[in-house]
Amino acid sequence: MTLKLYYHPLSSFCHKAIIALYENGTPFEPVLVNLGDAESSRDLRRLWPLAKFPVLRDDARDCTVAEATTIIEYLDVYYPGATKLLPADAQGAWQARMWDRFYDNYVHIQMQKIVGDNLRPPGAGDAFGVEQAKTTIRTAYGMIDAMMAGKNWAVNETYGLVDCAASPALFYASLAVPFDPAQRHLRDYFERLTARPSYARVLREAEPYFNMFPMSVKPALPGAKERL
Ligand SMILES: N[C@@H](CCC(=O)N[C@@H](CS)C(=O)NCC(=O)O)C(=O)O
Repeated sequence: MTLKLYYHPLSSFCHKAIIALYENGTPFEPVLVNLGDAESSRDLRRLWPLAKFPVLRDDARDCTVAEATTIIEYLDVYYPGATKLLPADAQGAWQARMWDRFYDNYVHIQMQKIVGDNLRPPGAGDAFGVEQAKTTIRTAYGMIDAMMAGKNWAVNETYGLVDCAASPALFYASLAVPFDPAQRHLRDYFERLTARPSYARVLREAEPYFNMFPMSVKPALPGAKERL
C-alpha cells in the first residue's frame, strides 16, 4: 500500500486527517505510534524529528507529509475523491484556509493547552494560561454560532477541510468548555459533524482509548449518555 499514516486513535489532530481519508475511501495503512515504545518512537522521529502526529508517508511519490491541514491538501491534490476537500474557487479557498487556521489556533490548540495542563508535573500547572485558553474558546464558540446560522457546512455549503478541522476541535473542546445551550447553531453544527459517517467511524475506532484521556471527564460517543 502506498500511503501510511502514523497516528494514534485518541489524537485529535490525527482525527482531522483520518476523516479526510475516510471521506474518500482512500486506502492507507494505519501505523499506530506509541511514543512510550523506543522502536515506535524512533520510526516516527526518523520521518519527522518533532515526533508530532499525524504524519503521512507516501512511498509511491517519496513524500513525507506532516501537519493535518497539509495532509488534507496533499490528499486533495494527489488522491482526490468524491469529496473535494479544498474549494476550487478562489473565494472559497481563502475562506477555507482562514477558518481552518481559526479552528486550529483558537479552538484546537487552546483545548490542547487545557488538556495538557493535566499532564504537567505537580506544582507546574498554568492555571492562568488555562483560563485564558477557556476564554479564547468561548469567544470562538460565539463566532461559530454566528457563522453557522442558516448553514450546514463551513464553506460553500460543501463538506471539506474546515469541517474536518472543526470536528475533533469541537469534540474535545466541548469536554473542557461545554457549549452554551443558547448557542443552537453551534450545537446543531456539532451534531451534524459527529453524525457524518467519516467522523462517526473515527470516533467509534477511538472509543476503546477514551479512558486514556487525561482529564477527569472522559469522551463518550455522541448519544452514549442518552442511551444510559
Ligand atoms: N500542528 C500539528 C499538531 C500535531 C499535534 O499536536 N499532535 C499531537 C497529537 S493530537 C501529538 O503529536 N502529540 C504527541 C506529543 O506531543 O508528544 C498538526 O496540525 O498536525
